[in-house]
Amino acid sequence: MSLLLDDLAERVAAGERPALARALSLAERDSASATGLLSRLADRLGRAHVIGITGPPGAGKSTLAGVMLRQFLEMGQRVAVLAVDPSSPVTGGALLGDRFRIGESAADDRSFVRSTATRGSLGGLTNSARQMVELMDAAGFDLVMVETVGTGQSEIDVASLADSVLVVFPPGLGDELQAIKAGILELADLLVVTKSDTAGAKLACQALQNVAPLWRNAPSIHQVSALTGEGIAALADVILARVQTSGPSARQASYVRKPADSSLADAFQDLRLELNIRLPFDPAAVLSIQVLDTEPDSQASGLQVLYSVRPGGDSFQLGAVAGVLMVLAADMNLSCIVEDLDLAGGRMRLLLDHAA
Ligand SMILES: Nc1nc2c(ncn2[C@@H]2O[C@H](COP(=O)(O)OP(=O)(O)O)[C@@H](O)[C@H]2O)c(=O)[nH]1
Ligand SMILES: [Mg+2]
Repeated sequence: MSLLLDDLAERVAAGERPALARALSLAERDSASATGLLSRLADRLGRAHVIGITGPPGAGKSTLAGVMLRQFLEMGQRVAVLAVDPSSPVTGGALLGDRFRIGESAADDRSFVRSTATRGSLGGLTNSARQMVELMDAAGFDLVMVETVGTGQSEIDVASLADSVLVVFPPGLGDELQAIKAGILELADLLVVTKSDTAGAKLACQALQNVAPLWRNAPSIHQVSALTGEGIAALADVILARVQTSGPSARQASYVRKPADSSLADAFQDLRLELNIRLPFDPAAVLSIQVLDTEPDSQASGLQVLYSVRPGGDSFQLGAVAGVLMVLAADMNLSCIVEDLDLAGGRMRLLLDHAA
């Protein structure tokens, strides 16, 4: 095991900014090492509330991320921002006409802004981007905002990553609104109409209000202006209320918690690292991994692990994971049994135990 990664993990966990910056760069260029780093930070993951901000180019996402960042800081939150769209910088409300700027060099160490140019093949989030968010989470920020340009795939990806998904609309979308896939809108937790200081913002809101009830989740609609500040504090309140009421983060389930038999848990960590090297895809990107708690008084031994296919993943990847895990486990003198395989449902339950 690498001492370098051990040290870096320790520094990230301590909230050291240069360490976080290095870790993010590592995730950008070497996803496998970042996986090693994240496995060392597993017990710090899932604490932050991740806010996805997505929508068409020019919608005002970067500007919104900037003013929301400032708003959240004023509300006492520690906030990190990852802009997966580096075409427009997150400036922290420069539009409001003051000198307030936030960047990595900012004096206020309750905030951290980073952009990355990595893009998935379908325009979605790369595993690197996902890991960058997870690293920001591990560094102890209360909120992590992720800005992605709406491409269809990126919304699906951000929905699987974020606890609150904001879909941002510029006014004047008009007929284009009809063309936006309802499936994508259904991923939204909040709909945000930007630039409410401009003509057409009211109309855009009305257009959304007319179609929103047709969607399964009927997300709430918010009108904001980064220029005048209208609606910004209210939007922040709504998001913080979601933080209060949301259960444990869905992401938390993808990380390994320490079960009673920690030697098995450690072995499973090693298996996961090895698995990353052996497989032609990154399992953590396509499958969520959950170590199930065993009943305190249960006689059953072993570590139960539940794999479920993430949106965009493929059931057959379950089979690949199971096959390679069994071979690797045998090498480590462990047994790995598939207890339950539901290809249609995209779920698989494994039991890992010391070999008899
Ligand atoms: N009038 C007005 N313009 C805005 C507002 N928010 C953003 N803009 C402008 O819209 C353009 C696109 O903003 P940007 O944040 O880069 O959009 P992104 O591509 O979605 O990240 C820029 O010229 C911004 O200055 C707003 O609230 N009011
Ligand atoms: Mg932008």
